Amino acid sequence: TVGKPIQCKAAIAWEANKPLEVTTVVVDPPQAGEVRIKIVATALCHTDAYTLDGLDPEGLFPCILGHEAAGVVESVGPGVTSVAPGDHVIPCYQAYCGDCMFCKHPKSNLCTSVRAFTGKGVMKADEKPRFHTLDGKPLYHFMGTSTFSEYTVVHEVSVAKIDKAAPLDKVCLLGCGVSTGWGAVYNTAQVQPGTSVAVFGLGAVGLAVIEAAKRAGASRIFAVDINPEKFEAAKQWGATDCVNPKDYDKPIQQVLVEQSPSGWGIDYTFECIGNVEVMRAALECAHRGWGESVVIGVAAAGKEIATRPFQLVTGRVWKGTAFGGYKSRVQVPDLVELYQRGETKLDDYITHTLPFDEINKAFELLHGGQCLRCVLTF
Ligand code: NAD
Ligand code: AHE
Ligand code: ZN
Repeated sequence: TVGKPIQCKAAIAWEANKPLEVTTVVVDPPQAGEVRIKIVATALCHTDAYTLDGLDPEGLFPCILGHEAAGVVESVGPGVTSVAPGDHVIPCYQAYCGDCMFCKHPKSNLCTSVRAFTGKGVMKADEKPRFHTLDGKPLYHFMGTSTFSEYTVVHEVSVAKIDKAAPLDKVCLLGCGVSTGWGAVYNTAQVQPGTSVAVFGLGAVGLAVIEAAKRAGASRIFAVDINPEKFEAAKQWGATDCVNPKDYDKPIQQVLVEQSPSGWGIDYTFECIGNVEVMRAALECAHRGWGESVVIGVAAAGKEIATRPFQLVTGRVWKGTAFGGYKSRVQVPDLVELYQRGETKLDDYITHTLPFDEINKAFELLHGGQCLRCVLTF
């Protein structure tokens, strides 16, 4: 049986730098290899704001943004076997097919099965979007997830099935920022006990890095932000030292090398802002001989990183991570279980909750500096 289009509430991003329009859209039924999900809760990540601000080279308008969410499968298209209607799921912008060269490689989570299509805002089956306005104007998908809609259609390879007992309005955060911070520590850097860590940018991603670094047994955790209001949370999460670059009249990399336990730099550093100057500082304060610096932040179109090659010649390693290196469909259910065992601070990242209709207020909160994550419910 072929499903019917659904009319539901969604937030349309008509163009960059304009508020979203909360209105009724049409969501077509899932085609072969696709899943239609009823979104129960969606958070906002800085990357949604980045794309809405017109900074994403892949940004397409009009579109439906959103990529940090949880919901319930409404229907599935032909050939879908891994989920069924009623299953609780987290949409994963980082897909996992299990079959491609990248899924099969132990060192990568950059599945290629649908990436070319999600980058173009369409579905693989017919290279068209499943969203349109009531008068038939197509609306692009975003990151293969488009969770700012009561119903969305995603590729089967982008759906992680999770335990039904998990609260969707909490575990939605595992769809992006918190998982990314944890994975950057456990998978990308593989932080070792007794080492030093520096975290630049103390939003949800940076705090998740701190949480994981503490769990990994780091003995010193430097938390760096230009907003000193962020330091209280950083200490609660496990930072041992808080540093505001504005308090110094020398480069922050020099400050951190001087404060580092050995005097030669910090074992692992993480950039959680998306600022290429800070990426340089994070690399340059990494330990001489073996320090590793992980780029997590997403920089605006046209921005490039630079450093003296000597920094690498003398043993520093520059890395990056997407979704913390987690193989999404396989590992997101495990992260949900970790939360259910009470072993994480996941709840503490939710500083605000709002009804979906107030999504534009949530974007203002995100820009404000007080908000880690705002969860919207339908
Ligand atoms: P956020 O805006 O909540 O946090 C950024 C923090 O950086 C803020 O506390 C801000 O005060 C601080 N900051 C800004 N400029 C600074 C500077 N010059 N020096 C020190 N601190 C500074 O963002 P977030 O949601 O935590 O996301 C962080 C970044 O990670 C964003 O760029 C986001 O797009 C990116 N991200 C990447 C991935 C990935 O898979 N690679 C996943 C999620 C998010
Ligand atoms: N589309 C942008 C880059 C955006 C980007 O790097 N996104 C991260 C996830 S941010 C989540 O909040 C990512 O995983 N990138 C890998 C990928 O395949 O998209 C650009 O520069 O074109
Ligand atoms: Zn995100």
